[in-house]
Formats: sequence, structure tokens, C-alpha cells
Amino acid sequence: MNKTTVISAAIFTAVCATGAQADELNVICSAEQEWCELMVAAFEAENPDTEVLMVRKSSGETLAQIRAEAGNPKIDVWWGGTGDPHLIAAEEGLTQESGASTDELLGWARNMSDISNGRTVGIYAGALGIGYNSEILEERNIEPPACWIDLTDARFAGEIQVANPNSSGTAYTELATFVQLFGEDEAFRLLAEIGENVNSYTRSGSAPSKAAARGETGVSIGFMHDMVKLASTGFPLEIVAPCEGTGYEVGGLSIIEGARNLEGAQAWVEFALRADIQSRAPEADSFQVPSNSNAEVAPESPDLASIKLIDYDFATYGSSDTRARLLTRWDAEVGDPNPEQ
Ligand code: S7P
Repeated sequence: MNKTTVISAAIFTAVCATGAQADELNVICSAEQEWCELMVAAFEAENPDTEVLMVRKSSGETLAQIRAEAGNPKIDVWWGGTGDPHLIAAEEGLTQESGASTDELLGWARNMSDISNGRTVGIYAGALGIGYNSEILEERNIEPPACWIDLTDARFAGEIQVANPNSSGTAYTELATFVQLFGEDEAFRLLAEIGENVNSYTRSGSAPSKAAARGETGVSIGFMHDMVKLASTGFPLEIVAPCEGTGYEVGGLSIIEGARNLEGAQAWVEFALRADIQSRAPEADSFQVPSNSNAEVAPESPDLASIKLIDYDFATYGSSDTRARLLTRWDAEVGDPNPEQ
């Protein structure tokens, strides 16, 4: 090979390398890992010129990261996780209007868009509940819980696991649900009493039900759809819709303010709101109720119409001040004696 050929080959390689370079789309995903991975693979299959770099993080932790990176955002789009922190990010100007059409979406999903002036939108819904390991409770001769109030009973000493609301959107939904069901002072009294029975506050919201399924704890608090996933794979996990009523989440989807790949982020939003894409969630054993009215609802999905749901006030509990105040009070009056690092 002569000198000219070597130079041409080098230029050709460089041009090819540049030409083939994929656009990067940085996604932070707050749903379960399996579903996050399915979404990434499906998006890349439709958009071969985009490489999706995805990180999975709990909702409260994601809000903290987006706040910390506000001056120099590393993330383009935040998909999944409870809606309250998405609304707070919108209120704080950390996310931007996506321009997504909400025509096919159910009312509770459009509501998130209305509250946030189009900065977040609902992608799924799911109700909060109690899970228990029937074999463990039977072995220990403990009567299963039917109501939130039962969890304050001494028979559950050391048996309950729940997440920390500072890091977990699930646990923040629980905190906000208690305040709406019982009034603020009574809610904190009950949460502190339940705290006497808690063996561990986890960072992630789905961890307690996984632990209950495996028999590492008797009782968990979490989203019912996460429990369905475990029960449907054969674990002895029973699911309780608490007698007093319960709260629910609307999972959020937001584009970060200052996103480097805005076009890619907008494409992700359109993709994630499509009925055919939402209908694929059960392939990843995710059983939330989809927000697109034309998406298929898995037979395993908890029937929200048959659960006594509160009229969850997303505008109030998805506001920065309310969350900060409730978390400060939770730290002072309930608290986690052994926070996870
Ligand atoms: O995908 C399961 C799920 O329960 O996880 C999300 C949750 O916010 C993430 O976990 P954290 O509680 O740790 O924040 C829910 O949105 C979703 O339904």
C-alpha cells in the first residue's frame, strides 16, 4: 500500500466513524429495570441512529440529581416514577414543555399535563397497598392486615418493610396518602407508630415487596402492580387494598430543561405515549394501568375501579413546598434510624 492509499484509508475510516456516530439520548428511568431495558431496546430498534444511555434511579433520587445538574444537565428525558416529583421538577423550572399531544390519553394523565403546563404527562397509574407473605404470617401465627391502622399493632413488630420517602416516590405517595386520609397530625402519629414495627426503610419503593415475597419480611407497603408481578411468578405474596381507602400514583414523563438532545427527547415522549408501546409493558412484567386509552390493559393489572381510591390531590402534594415540609416533618417525627448509604 503506498502513502496516498494509507492516508485515504485513514480519511475514509474517520469519515465513516463520524458518519456512523449515533446521537446519544440520555434517559433516566424510574420504573423497574426490566421495563426500562425493554423501552430502550424498542426505541433503538425504531431509531437506529440513536444510542440510548439509560440509568435507573428512584423518583426522589432522580429529582435530587436533576436539581444538582440544573446548570449543566446531563439527562435529556425522565421516564417513569411517581408523578409528584415530576410535578415538582416542573414547578422548579427543571423540565420543559414537551409539546406532546394528549388527545388519546385518559383524564388522569392529561391532568398531570394541565397542572404542569405541559411539562410532564402521565404514562401509567397504580394504587398503593399492603403486601404480606402468607407463609410467614401463618408460620408466626400473625393475623394478616386488612387496614392501614392494623400496621400499628404490636403483632407486626419487626415485620414491616417500607421505603424512605426522601428517596422513594412510592413512599412519598404513602406519606401523602396518609395525610389525605387521616389529616396531617394523625397521619404522622400513625406513621410513627407503624415505624415502631418497621425493620428497614429501603431506598427503592419496590424493594419491600420483593423482600416480603422472598420471606425476608412479613409485610410490605408498596404499589399493588409491583406485588402482582411477584405473586404472578409464584411467590406467596397476598395483596391488600386497605379498608380505609388508598392513594395512587400517576407515573410521569418529562423532558429536562436544557436537554442536549431535544429532538431525541421529543421523539422518546411521542414514542412512550403510543398505545402499541404502552401495551408492551406486560412483556416486562409491569402491570400499571396504561395512560393511552387505546392501549391494552393486562388482565393482571389491579382494577382501579374496584379499589377505594382517594381523590389524590396532585397539585398540592406535587408542589415543592408541600414535599419539603412533609419530608422535614417525616425526618423529625418518624425518621430512619439506619439510613441506606
Ligand atoms: O415500576 C414500578 C414502580 O412502582 O416504580 C416507580 C417508583 O416511583 C420507583 O420507585 P421509587 O419508589 O423507588 O421511587 C413507580 O412509578 C412504578 O410504578
